[in-house]
Amino acid sequence: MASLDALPFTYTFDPASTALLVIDMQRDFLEPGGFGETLGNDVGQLRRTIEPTAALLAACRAAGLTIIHTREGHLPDLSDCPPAKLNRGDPSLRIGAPGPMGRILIRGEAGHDIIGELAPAPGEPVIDKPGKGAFYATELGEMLTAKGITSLVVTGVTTEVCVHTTVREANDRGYECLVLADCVGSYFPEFQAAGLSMIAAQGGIFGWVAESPAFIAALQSTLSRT
Ligand code: TIU
Repeated sequence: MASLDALPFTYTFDPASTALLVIDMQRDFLEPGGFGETLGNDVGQLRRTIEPTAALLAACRAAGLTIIHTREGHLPDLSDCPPAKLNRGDPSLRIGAPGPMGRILIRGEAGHDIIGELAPAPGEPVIDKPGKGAFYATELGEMLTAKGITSLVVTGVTTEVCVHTTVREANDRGYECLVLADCVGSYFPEFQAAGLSMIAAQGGIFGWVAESPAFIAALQSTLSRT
């Protein structure tokens, strides 16, 4: 077992039953010229997560931790996109519309890809999800059960949307979730702060919050003991 200082109290985990879940680090959300920036968002708020996440991935790979990536996106015929999700915002910027990196949030398009800096390594599963949460209409739950995973270290974008929805889904399913503050990002600084506060509030209503160097140090301390 390993543990680290976290909010609201110490987070304890067994690396054998812990997975790193990297949410939606896709080109359309993070790259200049992508969908997110086209909507007027400051992608710099998300891009600050790239470097710490790359270091985290390297440490988790070295430790042999289970690593799972997700991507938000839809089938080209949009049959998996409910009208309620589709019919939001400016029609020219909706899901499936032509964007700067191909059709927006459509599987197989360039903008749907995970950014090169954080490309999944061979053998690391990539969950394609049609919703904001990673459990809804995906194989994630079955995959975690099959691997014996009970703890999730969650990173990715955006803090208040897909990270939060996933952590809430996971918490209700009994997973112990640690969110790494420097590895999650929001286009809106106030949502970043509130999103993180909401996770650890009320005695850890949705989980724990810490910084990635503390998690990496805890992970490495268990390796040096074995
Ligand atoms: N991955 C994810 O968070 N999807 C979004 O649509 N996020 C926004 O903040 N829009």
